[in-house]
Amino acid sequence: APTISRHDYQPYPYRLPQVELVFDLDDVQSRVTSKLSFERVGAEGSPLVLNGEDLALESVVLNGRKLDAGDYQLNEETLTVFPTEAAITLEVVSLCKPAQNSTLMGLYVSGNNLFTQCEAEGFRRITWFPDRPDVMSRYRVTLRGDKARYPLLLSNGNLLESQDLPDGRHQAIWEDPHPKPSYLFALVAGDFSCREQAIQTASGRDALLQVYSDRGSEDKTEWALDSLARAVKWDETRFGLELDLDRFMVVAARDFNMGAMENKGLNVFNSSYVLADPDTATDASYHAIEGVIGHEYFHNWTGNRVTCRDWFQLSLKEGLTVFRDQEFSADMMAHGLTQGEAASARAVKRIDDVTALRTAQFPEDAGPMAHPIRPESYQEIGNFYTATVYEKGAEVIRMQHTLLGESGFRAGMDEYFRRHDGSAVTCDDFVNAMESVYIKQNPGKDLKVFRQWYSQAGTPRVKVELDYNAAAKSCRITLSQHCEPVGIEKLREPQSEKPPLLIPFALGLLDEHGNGISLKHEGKQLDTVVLELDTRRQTWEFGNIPSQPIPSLLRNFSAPVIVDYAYSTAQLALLAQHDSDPFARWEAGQELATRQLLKLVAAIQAKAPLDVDPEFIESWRAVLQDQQLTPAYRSRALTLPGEKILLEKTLPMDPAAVAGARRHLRETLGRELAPLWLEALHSADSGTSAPYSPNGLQAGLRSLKNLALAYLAAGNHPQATDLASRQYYEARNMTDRMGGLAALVNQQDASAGAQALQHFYEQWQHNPLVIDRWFTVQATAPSTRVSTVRTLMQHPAFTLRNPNRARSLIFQFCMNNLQGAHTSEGYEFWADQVIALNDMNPEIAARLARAFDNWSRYIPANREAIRQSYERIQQHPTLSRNVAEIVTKALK
Ligand code: B3K
Ligand code: ZN
Repeated sequence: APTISRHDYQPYPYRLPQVELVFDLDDVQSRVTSKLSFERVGAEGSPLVLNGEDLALESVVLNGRKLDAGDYQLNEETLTVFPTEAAITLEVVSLCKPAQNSTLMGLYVSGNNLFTQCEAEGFRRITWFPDRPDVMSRYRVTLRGDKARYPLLLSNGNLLESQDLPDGRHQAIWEDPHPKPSYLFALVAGDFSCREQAIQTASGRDALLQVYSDRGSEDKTEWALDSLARAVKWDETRFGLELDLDRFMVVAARDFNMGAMENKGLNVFNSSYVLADPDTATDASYHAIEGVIGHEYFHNWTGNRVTCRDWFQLSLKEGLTVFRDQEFSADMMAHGLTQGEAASARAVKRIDDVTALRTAQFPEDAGPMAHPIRPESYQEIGNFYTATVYEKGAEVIRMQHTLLGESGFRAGMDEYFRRHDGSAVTCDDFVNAMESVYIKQNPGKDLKVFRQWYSQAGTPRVKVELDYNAAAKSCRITLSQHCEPVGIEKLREPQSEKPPLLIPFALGLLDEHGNGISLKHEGKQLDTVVLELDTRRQTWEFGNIPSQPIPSLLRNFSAPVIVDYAYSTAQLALLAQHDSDPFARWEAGQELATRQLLKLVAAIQAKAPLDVDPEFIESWRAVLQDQQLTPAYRSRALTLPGEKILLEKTLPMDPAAVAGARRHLRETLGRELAPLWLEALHSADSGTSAPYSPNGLQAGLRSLKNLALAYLAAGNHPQATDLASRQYYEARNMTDRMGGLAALVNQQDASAGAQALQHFYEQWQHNPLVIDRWFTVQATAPSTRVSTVRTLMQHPAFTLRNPNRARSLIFQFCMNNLQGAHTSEGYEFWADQVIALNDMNPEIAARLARAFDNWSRYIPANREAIRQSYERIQQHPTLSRNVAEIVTKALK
């Protein structure tokens, strides 16, 4: 497949102000009639090239003249006509086959309903079109279909009229007043129930919010609708951005490739991010729904009103919108709390986001798919909806927020919309708007060095040196940065050092009792200073430091970097108990645990006895007993770093040793602190007797309770099975029930786990989202092997065609079961599934293909087995462009 490069961008030679589409909908074959009014802006004689995929062409009419096959060029990917006039109308009639479309891109069937998914390049599977984000048009859409089968016909914008037609058919005409690129087009046809809420926007306009879902699921859409109403309000208050439509619709689909899609006024969602009630959804699902509802709604401004010029700019909308949804969730979590509690709630959100970044993005940034948040090239854009573009992209926005401050950032956003509302722009345009504010705040400075974050891949390392001068009572802090070559950079010769980045580095100093030391920086006395490191090595000096200080580094994770500093264990323990920055405090505990775990990994590899330092157990005990900390925060502080985060810190990577080390430490902590875990379990249990709410306090208590139960099970506590059984069978919400089930499945007494699984299936077999949980808990159980997964694939409830189901079993096993998947049998199984998915749904297959793309850093035995599996995939005769790109890069 050809490689597309960012530098090759060419504007489209035509404008397309108006689009009219008529759909004759049918699941076997739908007919699309499109009438496009073009205006040439490029050179005279420019051919008009339209994209199309998997379409049958019925007719082409150019300026009223029907074209013969000789008048246009048609190939697998494009339809080209050769107009001579500057103003053109082109009418194209084409056919597509929704029921046969297993890719879930374009127009497809889910259940009995029809849905579309167009981002990034799915619109070309619906009709021939300039399918690129910088062509923005007004759409008028007529939908026709069988009224009994498709009682609801939805598209973007406002409903102009609907009427019955002969033969039991009906039609609806929609008009979207806002110009948009084709990737934001959507239609939905089918039978749904609807929950709605009338709202008034800040300026007093009336609007209707609607959530559509399968009939029978209307009792599960309250939280989604409520989250949507809160998102609308939040964007008004925090960013001054109002809803610009009379109605805003969200529709839940059972079959969906990703989380959700921000189509203008008609968001389509994976049902897993819509449906929730206490009996079927966990606290984590409630929070994910709130976050994704917010995310898609916020795209209405950051993505839709201002969109991307080309797909290399994807992070323009995604990084920014992830940052906005993270802030929304943090504000919702902190709402109504005291200042101290609010700070802790925000820290919990930050911890969860950073954990996600380190679990998914850090490995990506160190592997063969490493790319800057604004990639330089791609073969298949569908492969670049990555943790880097999204999560690291959000960190890059967050750093601008840190550099400008809340009001400066808001001023930059206002300026961005003032300059670019209604257009398709680049990441540079965004930074320019922010820089216009930064320059005013910091005369003589600019964001030139900062922009490097958009061009550079890899996670930078910042080395910290602290030099205390007791006589002068001064302290020098030296920061130096370095970023290793990653991905394709490693193949280039010669390797020169990458240019430095501007890294906002938040720092505090503690005295030997753990009290904060006030620091004088740029004329202010502060507890936390933000150092702007923008060269390879810089030194700052602070005066009035009474004694040798302990540094608290990268507070609140002020930049997506790895910090190197030679802490002593005692210093880390002090930070873990006293740091006033809750993020850095958590981090100190994680570093202690990491050191302990890496020692155990080494012991396992050396076949030496596995010893756990008593001081480490004491540090965990201290957190467990600290009633000043909120339950949610305590549950994070008591969770050991995940296996994937640990693997990144070992070379060569030894999955079995890492899993073994973590298991051993969990077992030890479970056993040594058993009375305290029991106490935590009981007190958290009595704290959650109120009617269910996903709020931070209740969710925190449940999270601590489930963690305590998991530790007791890991430590083989004699009461663990009974406690888990009781919690499972008596649960009044899904969070407790899953906590009980997971503890039963993961403990030693196999029969109690098997019984509960049986019971669970019988209870929930009619709810697909709950059955996904049933598959996942088995896929991730440490005792699960390939044979178990193959058996589960034979279960009548399993299908590879539904992405949620495939993810719940196959992806969960391959990606989140270190012990089961990292065997030669596991790698073979994985390759089989990549190949099976490749022919069905390339986008999903490519995601799975990435599971072991960092294979070259594994220990030799694993390395060889994975490479062979990649080679087998590569030899598959009908490899999709999506999977081919991943496999080629993995094998380079
Ligand atoms: N913009 C969509 C993602 C589309 C992915 C297409 N392969 C969802 C989101 O980020 O909000
Ligand atoms: Zn998004």
